[in-house]
Amino acid sequence: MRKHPVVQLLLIGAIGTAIGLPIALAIPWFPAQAATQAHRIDTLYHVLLIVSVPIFVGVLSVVLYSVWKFRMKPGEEGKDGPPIHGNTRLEVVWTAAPAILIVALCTYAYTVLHANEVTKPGERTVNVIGEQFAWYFTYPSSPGKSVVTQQLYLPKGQPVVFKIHSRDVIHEFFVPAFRLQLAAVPGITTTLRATPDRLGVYSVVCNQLCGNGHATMRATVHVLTPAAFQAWLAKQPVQPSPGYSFSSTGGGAPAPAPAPAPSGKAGNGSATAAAGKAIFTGSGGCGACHTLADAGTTGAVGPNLGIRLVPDAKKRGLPLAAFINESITKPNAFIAPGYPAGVMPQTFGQTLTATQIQSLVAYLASVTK
Ligand code: HEC
Ligand SMILES: [Cu+2]
Repeated sequence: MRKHPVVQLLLIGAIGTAIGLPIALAIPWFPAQAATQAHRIDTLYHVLLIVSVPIFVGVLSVVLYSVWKFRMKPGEEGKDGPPIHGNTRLEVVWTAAPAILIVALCTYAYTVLHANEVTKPGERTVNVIGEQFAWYFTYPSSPGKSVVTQQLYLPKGQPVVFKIHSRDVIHEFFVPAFRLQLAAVPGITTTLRATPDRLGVYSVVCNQLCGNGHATMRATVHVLTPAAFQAWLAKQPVQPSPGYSFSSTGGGAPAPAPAPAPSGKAGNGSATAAAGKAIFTGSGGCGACHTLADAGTTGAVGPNLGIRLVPDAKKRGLPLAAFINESITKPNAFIAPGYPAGVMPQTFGQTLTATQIQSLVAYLASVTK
């Protein structure tokens, strides 16, 4: 017995959904979930998949069925289709159903957004500063003083509010494992909230094409146990909080004074090559862009410092140490031949302390002779 075409279509759609939906839900679309916000976002996406797959399969079924069922048969070349006009019931259904669906999904998405952004008691503030082409994270300690790092460290299970700033152009602070991103806009502070809920190391990326070195504008977020986080924080040197305005191109706030050398913390008291090496591979982030055999780094955005510094200092006509100092504090004073200007961050003169810069100079001069 032949079934009515609508019944046939519903059958095909049901079979297609039964095959397509498990496939769509089984595909691992998303990276690890490392914040409570991520769970809500992923559930939202799964609901969207559950709603979208039957619609996609349904529309495709009607199209394919019609192509096959109502195709022109031999002898029908001169004929026209039946003149059908108007079907009020169908029109009401195809207007009302999508409207209800969209309002329902918007309401649900709004509740997810609201839950993700709600203020929580005891939030820890972390300032996020974007500049071409690096991230800085500052943890306010006492008024005017902060711990400043280039990698983000957060305690698991504790809510954090990011205050996001830019020193130059628009950047986008994006932590894929948190499923959160927000623009860093010069002149204003934007606010983003997260509660990390999984230990591990995840990436932080800039998600807004912000210039030549955009692709190198990456950092990591380390989610630690609260105890490990406190131990990490206690070990960091406290510096005057950096300003958020233009610091390299003039016209903005005066550059903060170099930090007084914190006493009693190994490696920070006086400028040493060993401290310079630690800054090069660690908090300074230099190794991400520079190859240096002694430090074991392989960055390829900037020149290989092990072999380029001595000849470039000669070209510039400066003693090696003075050349290295200038290259760090005023990178555009001399552009290494074959490399782009403006990619080396322009603000190390402000974000690094005088001691840190001296340490870097001592270290680089010692490994390139
Ligand atoms: C985002 C990538 C990037 C980072 C991070 C970076 N640099 Fe550079 N650096 C460059 C580029 C590109 C050049 C070449 C252009 C120029 O001379 O400004 C360069 C040039 C230099 C030079 C001059 C080399 C020469 O032969 O002329 C020195 C010295 C230097 N960087 C040291 C450092 C130190 C120290 C750090 C960390 C505090 C650092 N860089 C961080 C990209 C980077
Ligand atoms: Cu950027």
